[in-house]
Amino acid sequence: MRIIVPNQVQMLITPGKLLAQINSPKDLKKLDQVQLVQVCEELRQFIVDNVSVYGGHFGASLGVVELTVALHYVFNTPHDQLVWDVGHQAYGHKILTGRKEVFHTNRVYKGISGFPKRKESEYDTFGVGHSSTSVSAALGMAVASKYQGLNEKQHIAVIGDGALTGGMAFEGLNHAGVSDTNLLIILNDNCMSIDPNVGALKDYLTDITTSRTYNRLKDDVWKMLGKLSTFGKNAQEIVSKVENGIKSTLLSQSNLFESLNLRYFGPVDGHDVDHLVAILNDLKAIKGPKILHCVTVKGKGYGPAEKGNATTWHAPGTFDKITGEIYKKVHVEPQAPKYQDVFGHTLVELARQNEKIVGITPAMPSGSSMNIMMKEMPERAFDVGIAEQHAVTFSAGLATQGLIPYCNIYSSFMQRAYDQVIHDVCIQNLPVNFCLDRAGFAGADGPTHHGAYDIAYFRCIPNMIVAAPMNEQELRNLMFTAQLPRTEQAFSIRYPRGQGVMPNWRTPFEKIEIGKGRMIRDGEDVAILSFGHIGNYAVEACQVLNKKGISVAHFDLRFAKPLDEALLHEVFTRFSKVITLEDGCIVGGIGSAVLEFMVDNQYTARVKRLGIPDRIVEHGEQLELHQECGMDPAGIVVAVQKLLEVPVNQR
Ligand SMILES: Cc1ncc(C[n+]2csc(CCOP(=O)(O)OP(=O)(O)O)c2C)c(N)n1
Repeated sequence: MRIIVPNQVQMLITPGKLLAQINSPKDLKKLDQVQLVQVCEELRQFIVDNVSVYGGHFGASLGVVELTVALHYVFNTPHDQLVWDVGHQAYGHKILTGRKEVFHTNRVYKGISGFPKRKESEYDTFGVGHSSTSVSAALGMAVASKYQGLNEKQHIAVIGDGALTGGMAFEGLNHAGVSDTNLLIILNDNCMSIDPNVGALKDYLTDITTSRTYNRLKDDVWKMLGKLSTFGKNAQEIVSKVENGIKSTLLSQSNLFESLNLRYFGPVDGHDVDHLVAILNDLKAIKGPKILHCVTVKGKGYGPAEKGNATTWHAPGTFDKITGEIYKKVHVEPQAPKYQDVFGHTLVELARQNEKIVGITPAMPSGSSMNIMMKEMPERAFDVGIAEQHAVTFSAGLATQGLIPYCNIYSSFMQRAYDQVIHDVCIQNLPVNFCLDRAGFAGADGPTHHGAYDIAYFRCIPNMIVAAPMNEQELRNLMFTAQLPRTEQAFSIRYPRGQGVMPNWRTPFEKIEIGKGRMIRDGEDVAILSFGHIGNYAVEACQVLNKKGISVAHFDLRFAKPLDEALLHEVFTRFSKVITLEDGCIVGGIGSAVLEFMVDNQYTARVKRLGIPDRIVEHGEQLELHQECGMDPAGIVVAVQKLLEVPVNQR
């Protein structure tokens, strides 16, 4: 892949002496094992230097520095396949596999991706961003190798304890246990998801990490495994003897993974690089699916992250690496809040008035601001782990009993729970409220996180209301409306990442009539129909066009389903030129809905649909991506001018 380094970004950071010589794992392998401790130190420093200046994910990559170095030292990557789950912890992997020189472009528009990506490097064996896929992907690779007779090829999935709470990970484990493949699953257990990890599995992992009986038994196993190298070819036999010796005892009966037919090793200290190299070398000789449980610390080696709040240091933004002070923008003017915070506070306000309201988040308490309700009303707000499917069906169950669930899921993660929305909520016509955060371009996280598809994928489902607020007041009013007595229909409210537009946002609640849009400004030459927050770009564009003598009418549709048919009749009666605008995929989105209305009602008009085009849009600032897709204010101005066939000024 050709990486264009943006002009304004300079390479200011120099790697340490050993790291400077490492351009691929081949270089790493040339070093003596005793030098690996220093490599780890330099790699850690390089990550700290870069993230403190350019931002990005942080704590997770620091926590797997030793694992990363040991894996690339021991295994023959990229022939051996290394799959990172989620991928936010793979900075060390990227730096060791040829991307050190461009690492400062991480997550920058046209720079390298913040996640492993197949087209970026042959070392990135599988594209990630969403959680809990690594076991299935690595198992697929392992089964393919077995089928092709590549019996020596190794396949390694690195999965966090958070990602292990996702159902898909268990679907993979269930299959892996009977696969007889060269699959090594490394469980990177730091007791944290983005927020503290939750659920019974977390307690189980802590139990097996701390249980004395269990660990005495495990030590015996390791003593025997320690003899492996001496036995050479007979290693296999020794292992099965060890295994047979313990099969009937505590290990197989009390160990979840053993009971799934996966050989379980550990727990081991994930920060002892020497020990990790020795263990990984041993495990290489052991055929079949196996799991190594590594205990690590998120933020390891950087004091403020290690000792401070791990959630804050998951992705802290830029910071002073000496003092650990996280930089915050200082504003003179009062600022509009983030939509997520308007959601969080409004939910608590509504819940105080309506005791039936409950909140559900799949592992995103901080990201969605559900943590505000979790703190104030712990018995009424639930973090269910990285389990979107469960979150939706759990909400459906709550609704059957008369409660009013607000299930908050990022738009892109909701893709995981599509069947549950249809099968468990909409077919049964249950009144579940969905709040879809990060709808539209997610920004630096890129295509795995863009909330591109929800308008299209929700508006085709019967018994589903699809709404989007243009500002904070509308979000509050939609949330208020969604809790008014109703015995059927799911109600979805989508809003973007980042700030709204109203510094004074605590407005009194008002009911919004379902399926009713509103006129923002009247005009004569062309009508813009916008959906959601992106309508604010249209407001700017209208002002510019007005100065150019072009009179634009602007309508905020508010609902993609049901559509405001009266409003659309008025628009198509009065206007022959119409622009639709949405921060979602053009295919099947609100523009498509408007076209369907037009055709179904025998109107004719020239319609230009603005939105996310039918291709994968990479990462960058939200505005950069909107510009790329011609849906920023300047792009809207151009679209209007083209539609009116007036000369288009340079942007
Ligand atoms: C399907 C899905 N839901 C939610 C997320 C958001 N998310 C990113 S990282 C993360 C926590 C992962 O925890 P863990 O696997 O333990 O890794 P750690 O950060 O602790 O190293 C979550 C919830 C996601 N990436 N994918």
